[in-house]
Amino acid sequence: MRWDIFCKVIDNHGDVGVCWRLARALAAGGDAVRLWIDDASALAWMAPRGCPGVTVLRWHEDAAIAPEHLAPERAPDVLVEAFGCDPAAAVIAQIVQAMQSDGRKRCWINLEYLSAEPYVERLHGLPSPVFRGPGAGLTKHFFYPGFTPATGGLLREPDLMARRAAFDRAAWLARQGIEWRGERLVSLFSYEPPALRALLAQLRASPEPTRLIVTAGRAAAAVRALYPSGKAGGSLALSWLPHVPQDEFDHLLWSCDLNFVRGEDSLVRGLWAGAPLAWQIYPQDDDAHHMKLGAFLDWLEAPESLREFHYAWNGFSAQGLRLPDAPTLARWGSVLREARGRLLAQPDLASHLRRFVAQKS
Ligand code: TRH
Repeated sequence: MRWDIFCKVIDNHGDVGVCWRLARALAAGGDAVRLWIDDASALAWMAPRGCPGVTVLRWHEDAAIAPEHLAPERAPDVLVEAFGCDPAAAVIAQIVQAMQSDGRKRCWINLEYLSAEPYVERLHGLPSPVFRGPGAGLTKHFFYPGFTPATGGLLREPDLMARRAAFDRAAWLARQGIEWRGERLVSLFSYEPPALRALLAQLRASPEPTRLIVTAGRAAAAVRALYPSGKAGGSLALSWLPHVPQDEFDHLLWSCDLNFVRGEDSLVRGLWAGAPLAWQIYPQDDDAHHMKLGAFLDWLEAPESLREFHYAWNGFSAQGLRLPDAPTLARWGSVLREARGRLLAQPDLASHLRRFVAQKS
C-alpha cells in the first residue's frame, strides 16, 4: 500500500515525532510511505539514518511540488492528515484523478491528538464529508489515538518490549559518556516547569544521590537558568544529553528510575518504559489541558500522591512539590506497569489504522 502523511510543524517536536514514528511503523509492515513536511530540520537528529520505505518530501507550496510526485500512478491509497494540517491540494487532486481513472476508493484520515478524555471514544472513526476544494465529494475520517480499546490505540513497535527487556543500561550510559556509580537516575524532558526549582533543590538536599540527565533544548535551558555553571552540587549531579535519535531517546527512558516527559509522544514512550513518570502537559488555550491531565491520571488509576505531584509539577496547585520517598516511587512504578499491561493487551495504532482503512476502502 502507498501512504502519504502530511505534517506541519507548529512548535516543539511532537508533530514531527509522531509522524516519523507512524511512517516507520507503516514502512516496517512493507508499505511505501511519503512524509510531506514543512520543516524537516528536527529529523536530522531524530532520524539521522532515515528509514527504508519512507521518503521525506519538503512540503511548502503546491507549485513547488515536482510533477513526478503527482503522477496518477503515484497517488496514495491512504492520505493521513496529521492534526488537521490541511494537506496539499495538488495531492488531493492526484487522489481524485486516480480514483476516476481506476475506480478504486482511497482513504483520507485525519489523525488527531492523543487524549484520555471521554470524547475520544465518541469521535474516533467518525466521517466528515468534504464539501469544498479539490477533494469535494470525498470523506475524511477522524482517527483518535487513545488508551482504550474503543480508540485508535498507541504507536508501539512489535519488538519493543523484547528490546526493552534485553536493554543493558550500564552499557548505554557508558556509550553516552555518562558516569554512573549506581546513583538514582532521573531524566528531564520538559518545557519550563513551574516546580523545577523546587524539584532540583529537593534532589540536592536529599540523602540519596541522584543524577539528572537533562535533554537538549528547553529542558536544558530551564536547568541552566538555575545553575549557569552546569553543576548543581549537594546530592545532585547533572548530565547533559545532546539531541539524540528517537531510539536513543527510548534508551534514556529505559535507563532511568524516574522520567519527566512532556507533550504526547514522550508520554507514550514513558509508559512503554514502565518506570515512574511525571508528565508536563502541553499548555492549551482556556486551560483545556487541566481536564486532559485529569483524564490521563484517571485512566492511569494514579494514587493521590502521583496526582498531587502532577498538579504541582504543572503549576495547577498552590501546594508545593514534594519529592516522593522510595516506597511512594515504587508504588508509582507498579501503577505504571499495571497500566502498561492494559495497553499491551490492545492492538497498536498502526494495526488499528490498517484495519480501519481496510474497512473503509
Ligand atoms: O516536543 P513536544 O513537547 O511536542 C509537543 C506535543 O506533541 C504537543 O501536543 C504538540 O501540540 C506540540 O508539540 C506542537 O513533546 P513530544 O510530543 O513528546 O515530542 C517530542 C519528540 O521528540 C518525541 O518523538 C521524542 C523526540 N526526541 C528525540 O527523538 N530525541 C531527543 O533528544 C529529544 C529531547 C526528543
